Amino acid sequence: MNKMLMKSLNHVIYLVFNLLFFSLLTVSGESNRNKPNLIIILADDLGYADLGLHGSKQIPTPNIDRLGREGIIFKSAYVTSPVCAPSRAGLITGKNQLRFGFNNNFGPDQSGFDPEFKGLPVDEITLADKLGELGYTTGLTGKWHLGEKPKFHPLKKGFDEFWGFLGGGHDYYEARTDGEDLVSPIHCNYKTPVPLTYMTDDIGNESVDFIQRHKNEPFFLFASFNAPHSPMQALDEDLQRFSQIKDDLRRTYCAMVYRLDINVGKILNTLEEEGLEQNTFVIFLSDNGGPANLISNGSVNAPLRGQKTTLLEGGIRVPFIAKWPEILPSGKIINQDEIVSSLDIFPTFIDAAGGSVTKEDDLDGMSLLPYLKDASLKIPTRSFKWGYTVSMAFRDGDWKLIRLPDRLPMLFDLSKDISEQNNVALQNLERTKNMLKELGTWDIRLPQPLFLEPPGWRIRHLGFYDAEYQLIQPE
Ligand SMILES: [Ca+2]
Repeated sequence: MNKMLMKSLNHVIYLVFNLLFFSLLTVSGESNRNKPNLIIILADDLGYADLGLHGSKQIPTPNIDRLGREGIIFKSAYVTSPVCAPSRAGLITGKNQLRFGFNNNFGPDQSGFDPEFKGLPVDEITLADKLGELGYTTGLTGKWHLGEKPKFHPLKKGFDEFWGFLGGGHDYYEARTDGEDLVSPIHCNYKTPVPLTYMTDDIGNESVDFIQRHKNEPFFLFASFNAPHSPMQALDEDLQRFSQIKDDLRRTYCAMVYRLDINVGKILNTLEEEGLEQNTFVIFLSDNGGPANLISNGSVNAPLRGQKTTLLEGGIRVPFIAKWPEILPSGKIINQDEIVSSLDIFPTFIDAAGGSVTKEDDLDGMSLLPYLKDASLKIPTRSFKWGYTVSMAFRDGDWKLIRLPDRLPMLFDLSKDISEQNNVALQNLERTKNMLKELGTWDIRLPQPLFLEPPGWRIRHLGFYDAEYQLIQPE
C-alpha cells in the first residue's frame, strides 16, 4: 500500500471514529437527561394505621399524605418478610430472599452455622448494581442491615455513596467510631462524618445533600430511615406536640413518626426547589409492619391484625405510595384486589430507567409501569408466598393461607375480612388443601437458611398469633 493511500485511510478511520464517538456521547447524554431520578424512601417498623392518609387521628403526616395525594396509593402492598433484614434483602435484589437462604434476621452466631454467611450473598445482584450499569449515580443514606462484614458493605453492592450505619438499629443521638450495636460508627465514603444531631434529621439532611450534589445526572437514592424503629428516642419539641397522649411509649412513637414525616418533606421540597420534581420517581414504603405486644414500639396496625414478626397482614402489608408526575397519574388509588409487592420496585425502576429485565435476572416481581400508566389496565390477579421462622403464608388472589407448626392451617378471605378475624379453612377444605399443597411444594424446594434466629425467638413469634390487637384507630 502506498503512503498516500495509507494516509487517507487513516484519515477516514479517524473521521469515522470521531463521528461514532460523538454521536454515542450525544445519545447517552440525551437519554441520560431523560432518565428519571429514582428514590426509595423506606420507613422502619411503621404501623399501618399511623399515617394521616391511612386514617391516623393522632399523628399528622402532611408530607407523606401529600406524596399520596399527588401520587398513587396502593391498598394491597406487601413486603417479603415481617422483619427488617430479610425484607430489605428482598427489596434490593427483587427476589424472594428465601430463594437464597436469607430467611431470618441476624441473631447471635450459632454452632453449625458459618458466620461468614451472615449477610446478603455476595453473588446476588442489587438494584443499585443494575442502575449503575444504566448510568445512574447511586446513594444509600441510613440503615443497611444486610451484613456488617466488609464483603457485604453497600459500596460493594452497587452503591457509589454511603452515609449511614451497617446494623439493624441505631441510637438516634450517638455514634462512636469504635462503637458497636446501637452506637456503631457512621460510615461515609465522601466526607468525614460529624457527630449526629438526631438520626432522622441527619438521614434527611444527607438525602437532601445527595440530591443537590447529583441534580445534573440521573441518580438513585435509597433513603433508608431507621425511624420509628427502637430505641425509642424523640426530640423534646416533637414530644411536646403530642403531650395529650398519656402513654409514654405511644407519645414517643408519634413524635418519631412526625419527625420522619418532616424529613420526607425535606426530600420532596428539595426535588421541587431543584426543578427535579416532575421527572423523579419516588416510592415510599415501610420495611415491615409495626411491632406490638412484648416488642412494641407503640405502633398500631389497624385495621390489620398481627404485628412485626407475624405473617398476619399486620406484619407484611405496608403503606406504599408511588409518585412520578411526568409519567404517572396523580390522586389514584389502587384497590385491595390489585396486589403489589416490594419485589416489584426492582423491575419497575429498571423499566423507568429505560433498561430491561431478562429471564437471567430471575426476578420475582414485575414492572408496574404499564398498569400505572394506562388507566384501563388492571394489575392481574397474583399470588405471593412468605416464610419466616415458624410461619409460612400464601396469598392467592383474595385468599390467604397461613401455616404454623402447632395448629391446623388458617384460611382468610381478605376481600371480606381484611382483619383476618374469620378462619374459613374448614368451610373451604378443598381450597385449603390445594393451597397447602402448593405452599409445601414451594417450601421443600427452597435452600436451607444461611443463618438462624435463636430458638427462643420462634416461641415468641408463635405467641404473637394468639395475642390481641388493636383493630381500630386510637382517638
Ligand atoms: Ca423494620
